Amino acid sequence: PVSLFDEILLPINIKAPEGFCLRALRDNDFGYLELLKQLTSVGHVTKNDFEQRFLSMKKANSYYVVVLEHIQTAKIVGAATLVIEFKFIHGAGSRGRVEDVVVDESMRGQKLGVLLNRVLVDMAKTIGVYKLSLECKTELKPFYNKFGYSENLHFMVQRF
Ligand code: 16G
Repeated sequence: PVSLFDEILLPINIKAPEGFCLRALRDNDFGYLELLKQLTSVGHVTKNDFEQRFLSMKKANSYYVVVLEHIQTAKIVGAATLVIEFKFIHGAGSRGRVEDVVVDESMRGQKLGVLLNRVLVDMAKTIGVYKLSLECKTELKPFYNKFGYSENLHFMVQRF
């Protein structure tokens, strides 16, 4: 299988708990979609759609989908994505966005979300983004405050 990004970027000092493995999303991780269904609507995505999207992300070289595999069941039980946006501003710098953070219902309360967020903040620092941001529900604000995020802008959205 092909990994989405070079796992050398994963922080060496942040370890997954016993029984779990922290790694990059792979092209055969179709089961990842099952986990994403716990976050929002996934819609109809075939295996082929998944593979094509994976390839586009790999080619773009700015998508870092980190997954947490439960070794015993070989299931992806946690995931979080870091997206890097290239800019002209800030010395032709880059901006990081944290997206699609989700932990399987059966695995909640084990601080796996904390782990994934720490990993992403560390990776964003390694890559060298000038800022890192995310969107979250009001009730999750205190959770994200713990990782250094604070609210200072209005998030505006239109849906289609
Ligand atoms: C949350 C997620 C965002 C995800 C969105 C999906 C985090 C930090 N935020 O805002 O990444 O894409 O939910 O919801 O994980 P939607 O389907 O309503 O856009």
